[in-house]
Amino acid sequence: MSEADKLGAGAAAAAKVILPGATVGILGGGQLGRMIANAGSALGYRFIALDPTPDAPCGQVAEQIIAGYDDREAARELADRADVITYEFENVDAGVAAMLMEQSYVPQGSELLYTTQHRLREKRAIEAAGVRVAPYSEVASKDELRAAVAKFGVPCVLKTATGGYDGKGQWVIRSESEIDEAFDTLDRAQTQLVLEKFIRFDKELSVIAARSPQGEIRTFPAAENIHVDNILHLSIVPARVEDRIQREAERLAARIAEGLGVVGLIAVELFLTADGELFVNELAPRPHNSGHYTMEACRTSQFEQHVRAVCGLPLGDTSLLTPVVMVNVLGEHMEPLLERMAAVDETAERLGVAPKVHLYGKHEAKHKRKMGHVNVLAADVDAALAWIAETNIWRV
Ligand code: AIR
Repeated sequence: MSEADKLGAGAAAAAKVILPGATVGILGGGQLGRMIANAGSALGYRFIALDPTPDAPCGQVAEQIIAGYDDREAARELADRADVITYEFENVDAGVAAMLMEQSYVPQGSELLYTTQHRLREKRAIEAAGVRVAPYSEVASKDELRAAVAKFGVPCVLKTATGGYDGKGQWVIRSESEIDEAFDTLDRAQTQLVLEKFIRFDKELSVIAARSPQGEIRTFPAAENIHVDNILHLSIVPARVEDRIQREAERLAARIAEGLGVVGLIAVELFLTADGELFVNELAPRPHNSGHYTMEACRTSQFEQHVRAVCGLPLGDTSLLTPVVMVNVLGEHMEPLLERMAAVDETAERLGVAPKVHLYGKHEAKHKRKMGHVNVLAADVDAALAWIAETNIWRV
């Protein structure tokens, strides 16, 4: 057995502890990087982000290398200046990932990125971990699509294997007459296509799990998520489902973290059907929008937990301290939000809720762009939901 094999033989032997004072390099400098850097700075780490946008959200609270994500020279500079590397979005260029693995310490590895960048690989990995996904079929031609639609019935969902997010790269096929157009449209992405059976879910849930290189696993309480136009609108915690379902969702997320050998965070999105069955929809190997509630509502936030996990520190307690509803602030919500912020929030006082506004420092408030979020802490989630309704900021 070689030295390397011996080291790899026990997870504990391979675990490396990066102590505060060290510099964490982040591929990507958006809001997730910003919140990772803020939480990690409180632990005593330094941060440097690589992002093409000057004065990116993370660049405002950490150092920044301004360059494209596929710029190998810039990635090399990031490797030189950091003691450990992580990423805050999953579409990391494979060549850059490989180069960083070679030149630097990337505890999350490239395998997890490789798996979660591709829907088919991701589904197979989830199934291999013993967790259910919606029935699916790879489709390489219109004939195969026709056969798969006949098998699953309509509606069903055609998705690109790579590159889709926030509802992009998806087509809900509602009648057989849409098959040709759906195939032609998504086939332009020049990636594999996958047809999924449409799960008639009662609720959408998500659980964020963290795993350290030592193999310690912790899960955050399940969030109940409400999307509008395929973009996350609300995360409600505790999720309004039976305790049994909450525990089961956490158990499945822990199983996926273990099965995929995750280091860092894995966000697991699930569908809950009327008969109480859970199916995994998709994974994200990073902090997740549906975990922003943890910033004030849990003993440890997802961002702090991410830093702890990649640096090999003991993971923090994930207990929920208070009910909370997280509401996203998109570009179109900025004006009414800022208007309300000009006066004392009497609605919050009357309802006895404590809204915490977080803004990401993005310079352009584009329609549908994630600009910030509000964590509405309350004695119960109904009071938090009442505040959101009464502010009129999110009238749909
Ligand atoms: N992000 C990455 N994957 C999903 C999300 N939400 C975050 C990351 C990324 C930022 O969104 O933090 O850097 C990009 O936001 P925008 O508005 O510039 O497209």
